[in-house]
Amino acid sequence: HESMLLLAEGLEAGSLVAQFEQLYRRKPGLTVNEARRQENEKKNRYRTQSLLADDTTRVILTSAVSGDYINASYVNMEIQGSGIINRYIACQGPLAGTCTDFWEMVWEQQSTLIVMLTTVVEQGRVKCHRYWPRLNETVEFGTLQVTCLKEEETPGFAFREFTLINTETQDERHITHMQYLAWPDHGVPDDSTEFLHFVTQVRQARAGMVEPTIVHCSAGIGRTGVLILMETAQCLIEANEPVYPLDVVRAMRDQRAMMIQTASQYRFVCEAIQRVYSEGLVKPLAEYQQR
Ligand code: PTR
Ligand code: PTR
Repeated sequence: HESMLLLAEGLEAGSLVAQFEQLYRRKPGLTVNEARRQENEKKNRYRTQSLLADDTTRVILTSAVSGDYINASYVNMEIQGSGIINRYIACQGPLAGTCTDFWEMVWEQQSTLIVMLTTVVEQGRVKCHRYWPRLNETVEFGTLQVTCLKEEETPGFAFREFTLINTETQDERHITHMQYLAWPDHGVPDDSTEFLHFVTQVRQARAGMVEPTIVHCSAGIGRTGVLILMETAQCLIEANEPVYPLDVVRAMRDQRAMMIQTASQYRFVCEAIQRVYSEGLVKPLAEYQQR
């Protein structure tokens, strides 16, 4: 495909990364007024303006007692030529004080898959609050009761199953939690094989799902952006559509500022895209058909 030649050439010549560095980090004109309200200040893990949820794409909580703000953005990625729109919610890693808001969001948005790309502590610093219960334990978050039914750890990943019960209605849902353990923030995974394996598992878990998949890391921009770009590229390749990674980054940043934080993250994912393409690590679209 011509776009793959451009990708290979751009990687080789360094122009691909240079273009990435010139791209706006926040779409001009997007505002963060709600995120900045004084009562919402403590709900943001990082206070820099670029790490706040934009007013137009932020997820609005409807039943949280603590107000309607959460640092989370809808990110919808259209796969041209296939009729598919992959829906995500990109968000920061919950703080101790925003865990209830987080679970409210999961409930209200009817999400059943949470993808976590950080560990709770990295190099002695807290990156995300452990917002889920330990195996066979139940924790209440407001009116929601979360139980961890299953937990499997490999050196690279952790997979968990939760039930989420709304104690007001007794409705119950099943939530899958997939955590990538070996990915430091601002960095890239050690190995694209493992990363691609994880993305494949995420795709299998998402198959047929119309509700948004929740994706978070610590700030909810760097690693979250890498995962969404990779999945989008895989879908485009499967749909036999061209992949222009910078267009995908722009589409993500139009919905959440800063998506993909560093040039090395961008380079890493472009190389992984190239690999998927050249090694034919692609399954027929129908196997993942999203609807
Ligand atoms: N100011 C913090 C920092 O740069 O360390 C904010 C920050 C933290 C930004 C983590 C991005 C981060 O990465 P990710 O979005 O992948 O969690
Ligand atoms: N840029 C890729 C392509 O052109 O095939 C994929 C892509 C296209 C991703 C469009 C997102 C898109 O959304 P938008 O129409 O908002 O740019």
